[in-house]
Amino acid sequence: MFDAIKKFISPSANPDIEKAFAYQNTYLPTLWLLGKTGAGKSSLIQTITGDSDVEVGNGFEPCTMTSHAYSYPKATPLLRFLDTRGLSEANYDPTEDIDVSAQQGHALLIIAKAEEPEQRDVINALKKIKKQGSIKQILIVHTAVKQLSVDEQIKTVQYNQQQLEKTWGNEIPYVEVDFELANGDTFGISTLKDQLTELLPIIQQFNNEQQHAGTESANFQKLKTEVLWYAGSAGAADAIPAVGLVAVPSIQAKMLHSLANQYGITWDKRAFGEFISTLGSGFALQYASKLGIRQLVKLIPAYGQTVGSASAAVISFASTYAIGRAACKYMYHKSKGETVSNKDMQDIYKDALANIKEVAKSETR
Ligand SMILES: Nc1nc2c(ncn2[C@@H]2O[C@H](COP(=O)(O)OP(=O)(O)O)[C@@H](O)[C@H]2O)c(=O)[nH]1
Ligand SMILES: [Mg+2]
Repeated sequence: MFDAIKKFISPSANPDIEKAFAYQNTYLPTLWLLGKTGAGKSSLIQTITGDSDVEVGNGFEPCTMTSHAYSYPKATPLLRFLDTRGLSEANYDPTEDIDVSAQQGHALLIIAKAEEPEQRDVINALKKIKKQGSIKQILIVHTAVKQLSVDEQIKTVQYNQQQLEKTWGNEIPYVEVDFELANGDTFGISTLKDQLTELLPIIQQFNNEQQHAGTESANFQKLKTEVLWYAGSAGAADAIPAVGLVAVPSIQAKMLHSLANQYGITWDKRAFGEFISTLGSGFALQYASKLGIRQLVKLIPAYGQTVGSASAAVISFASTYAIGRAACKYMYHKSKGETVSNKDMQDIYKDALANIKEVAKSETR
């Protein structure tokens, strides 16, 4: 336990952390966007992430022979968009794109502009994807629906929906959106976000327009994706045999350092001790016993690899997130020379745990 505390205060280089970061990056939840050029793929990414500089090619990196990947957020990625550029090639082979997409949480989004009935390339790709068989979650996004009269909208959307379903051999859920109404507004975006959240719960965490209760909360929102990224790394560490036990405390330590740095407060033994004590006298000990439990689970052969490591990953993800959330509150007030009551700290920790449970489960499958 002494060692664990020392690690919290001054994280040292730990090769296991790098393994966890690499694993997390390989298995990022992926939204695979299939659609013709001009269908609205970049507009969708822009809308979901709030990244206004997603232009054609901008921010994308070559991923497979036929696709580009856009990871969001850039520095601490939580989600990957895969944009297939080879779609119009005569012999487009989706195998590689399927492999990249199907690694962890994933969904295939078919983007079809309502006014565009010519969907041959999309249909050919979809046939091959169906035949390959590993993509399970799929959603059709009909775009630019409000650029047409109501009658035309119904007809064109129905036409595209039917030709895609006929190819897939089954009903496919769909949403109708318009990313750019004439008055500068949008249509259908909250429905789109709800549907996407059902496919990949992490998406709900990117709520750009959320109203904030106060400055502290607004400050946390700016750091939230970073905290989630560390939580994801902690969960990933637990998914690699024999890495989690050592790496998780180091990842949490690195997170606390980074947060303290951004709040402009000194992070030393005293600050760390003060922060931990606000979470209750049982917290540090509870942490130690959690480690003990993990160790125990991992020592059970065969069983530990599957059931055991899955639940340890959820615990690591959720507790890292909750520690990060609570630390942000502590650090915000510390930076202003204020103190927070232990009750408020414990409440925010517990709320954060409860709020992130579902995401933790889906992210650590
Ligand atoms: N009005 C309107 N324009 C759209 C919509 N979706 C895309 N566009 C426009 O169509 C063009 C191509 O969109 P883009 O997102 O770059 O398509 P991509 O090639 O699939 O990435 C751009 O000029 C967009 O502004 C939509 O829902 N409504
Ligand atoms: Mg584009």
